Amino acid sequence: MTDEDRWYFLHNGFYRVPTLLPEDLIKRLNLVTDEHVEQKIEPIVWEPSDLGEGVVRRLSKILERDPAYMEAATHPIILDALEGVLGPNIELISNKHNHIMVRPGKSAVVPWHSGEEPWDVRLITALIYLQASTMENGCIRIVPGSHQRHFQHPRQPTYKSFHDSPFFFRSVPMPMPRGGVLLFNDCCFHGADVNHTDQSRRSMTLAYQSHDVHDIRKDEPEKFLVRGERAYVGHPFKKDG
Ligand SMILES: O=C(O)CCC(=O)C(=O)O
Repeated sequence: MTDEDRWYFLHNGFYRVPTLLPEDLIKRLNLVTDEHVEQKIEPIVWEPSDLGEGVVRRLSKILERDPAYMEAATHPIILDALEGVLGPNIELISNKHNHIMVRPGKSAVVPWHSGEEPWDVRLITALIYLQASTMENGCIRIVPGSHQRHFQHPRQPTYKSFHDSPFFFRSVPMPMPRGGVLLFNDCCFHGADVNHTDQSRRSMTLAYQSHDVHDIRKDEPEKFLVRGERAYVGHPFKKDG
């Protein structure tokens, strides 16, 4: 990340990584995802039943499903970009996101939401695209700068309609290529449109944060250190200062 990229990310709240992940990895991710969707391997979030019974919307807990998912989550293309905003010590959080949005053909909207409150500015979401995301198949839309709001706002506003809402008019669509990676501050409001096609639109969703140097517990089973170290730089009380 250049200084200008960092400024862009901090100001707008999102960043498209310019380099694509290797096609060989994307193929393997799609193959294992095919298998888990076909065999309906839980845990799963289902599409609303008006799409038919048993249509997979989301596969949860992907990091435990197959090593290919962890390979993608720790790929240097992603970690190098994250290092630009998170610094050298990076943790992957397994109790947040850790899923694949399968978004089958005709999949319903992802309603507007912000993943974190604006005071928790450390958490970065990475979307890794296993298939191209377009206006037609309901690409994600982000409200630029909304991570910097200086007022309270419900994280999951109950607008009657995805389109007829203030966030729709303030948002920008984020079409992404297959193999592309989109990073965004999880405090940004975002949502995704209906998938108007007959094909799925898959993307992995992962959460990263900087290892907090003052964290007391260094080994937490739900955090994977994926780059750097968990240094301890606390200030223990010393009589002599
Ligand atoms: O791209 C999408 O369909 C929605 C992404 C999202 O908000 C999520 O995966 O939590």
